[in-house]
Amino acid sequence: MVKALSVAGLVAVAVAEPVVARAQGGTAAPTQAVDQSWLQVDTVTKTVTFQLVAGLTGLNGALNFNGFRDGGLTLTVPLGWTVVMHFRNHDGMLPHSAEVIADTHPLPTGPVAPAFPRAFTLRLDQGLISEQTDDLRFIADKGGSYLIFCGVPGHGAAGMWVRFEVSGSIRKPSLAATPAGPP
Ligand SMILES: [Cu+2]
Repeated sequence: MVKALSVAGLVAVAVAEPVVARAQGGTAAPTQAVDQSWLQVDTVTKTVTFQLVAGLTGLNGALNFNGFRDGGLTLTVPLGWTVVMHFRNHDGMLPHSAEVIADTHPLPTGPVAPAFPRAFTLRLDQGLISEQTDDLRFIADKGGSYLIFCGVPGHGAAGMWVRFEVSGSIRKPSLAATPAGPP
């Protein structure tokens, strides 16, 4: 009887451990591949369309965008292009939202003013529930470094953000994995 209980305890520890390792983040987590189909580029209309998926994987308790956290993914667009982000919440548990914000330290604990008009989803504070969608649509008319940030209180500060760059010196948008870390 005692033996059976201790085995059950070991199993529980073994199951819980990877979750803890992921929550503490960084190097222990499996590397998410960048799927280039997330990005669609129209060079004629100078429009970039990005599939922005909240909670795509279980990384960081699903507090991730497209499987990346803490700036581990960067979308770079040329200055003046139109940016459309199709936001979808893939997380079956928690609501999420998204907005493009200034690259600020420390990270905000909830919604702040977006860096561009219409660069935010509905219900920034409460979030959109599982499988709800909304579009961000704006013109990237200011160069610089920004964050794509979940506005649900606590989520962004816990790592639910990736990077967005607007550059006057590139001709085509790109999407790449980047070193994760503080903004
Ligand atoms: Cu969130």
